[in-house]
Amino acid sequence: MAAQSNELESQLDAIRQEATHTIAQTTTLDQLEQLRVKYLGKKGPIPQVLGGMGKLDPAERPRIGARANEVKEAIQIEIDQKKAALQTAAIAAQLESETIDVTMPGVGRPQGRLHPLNSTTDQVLDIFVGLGYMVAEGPEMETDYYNFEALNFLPDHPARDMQDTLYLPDGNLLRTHTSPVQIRYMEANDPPIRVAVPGRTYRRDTVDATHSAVFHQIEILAIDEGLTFTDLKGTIKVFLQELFGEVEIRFRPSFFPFTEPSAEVDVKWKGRWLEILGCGMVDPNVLKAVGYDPEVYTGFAAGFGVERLAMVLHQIDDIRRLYSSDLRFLKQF
Ligand code: 2NM
Repeated sequence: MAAQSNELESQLDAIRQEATHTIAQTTTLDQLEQLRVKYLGKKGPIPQVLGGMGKLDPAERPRIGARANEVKEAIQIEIDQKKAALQTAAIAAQLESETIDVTMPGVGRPQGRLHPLNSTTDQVLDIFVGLGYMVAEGPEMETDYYNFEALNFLPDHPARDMQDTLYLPDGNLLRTHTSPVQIRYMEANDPPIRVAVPGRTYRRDTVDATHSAVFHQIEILAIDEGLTFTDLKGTIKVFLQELFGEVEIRFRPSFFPFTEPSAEVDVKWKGRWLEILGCGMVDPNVLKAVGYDPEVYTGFAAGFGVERLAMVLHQIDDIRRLYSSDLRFLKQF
């Protein structure tokens, strides 16, 4: 009898030893749960051992029963401890993998910006809109009538020459200035007129540091009863002061087919006189061409190159930089 109870005891010890060993080697919570079911479940080895107690001397039974409970409790404690250790390790691993290194360099989002030609155009248009002007645009392909004839160019004016103007095979041409848009605008609207026209223009020029075959103009036009050269001078002065700040300006007599009298305006910028724009009183022939009575209405107009303005404002030395799409250049603006 005593031998049998010793045998059950050593079976229980063997179970405990095996459990201790396998629990120690477990690396996951799933595995650990499987071990719990295996060693402590109803179909585990301990109930099986206890099943053999029926053959024992009843006096021995409590001792074996107590021993079985000790083994169960010991295994349960080992499982609990292992479980806590695995959970702690899991949290530590998660913290490790999710750590944010705030010293890492950020990933920059490239930011777009306006091209200097567009920002200059915006600046100019903002000033004229502030003075009550509308903004209008029109076609880049034009007829001889709108580009030249309605603007009082004589039939043999040199600007009409194939040397200066880009003609298309169908007899149309690429506008050499934005003035044809103003002719169209006057045809479509009655005075009073206040309009500013930005746009791309074309000339048959050889490209160099200051010339481009494609360039940009802004022209302004005011038509009303009683407008005089004084109104033109005042408007130009306000415009240039808004754009450049307090600057000296001077008017020099000039000539354009579409204005009489005409003038060119210089700005004293960084110690030098720079030619900035042309202007004048709209020629009565232009007013007649659009059906306005020159005895009732007078007007003034002015025009300038956006490239030149941008170059002066931003100290750009070569017009070609404005078309090269070189980000090292463009990022400076
Ligand atoms: C300039 C200079 C002077 C001008 C004239 C007209 C129009 F259509 F009203 F006749 N538009 N723009 C003008 C006048 C343009 O550019 C240097």
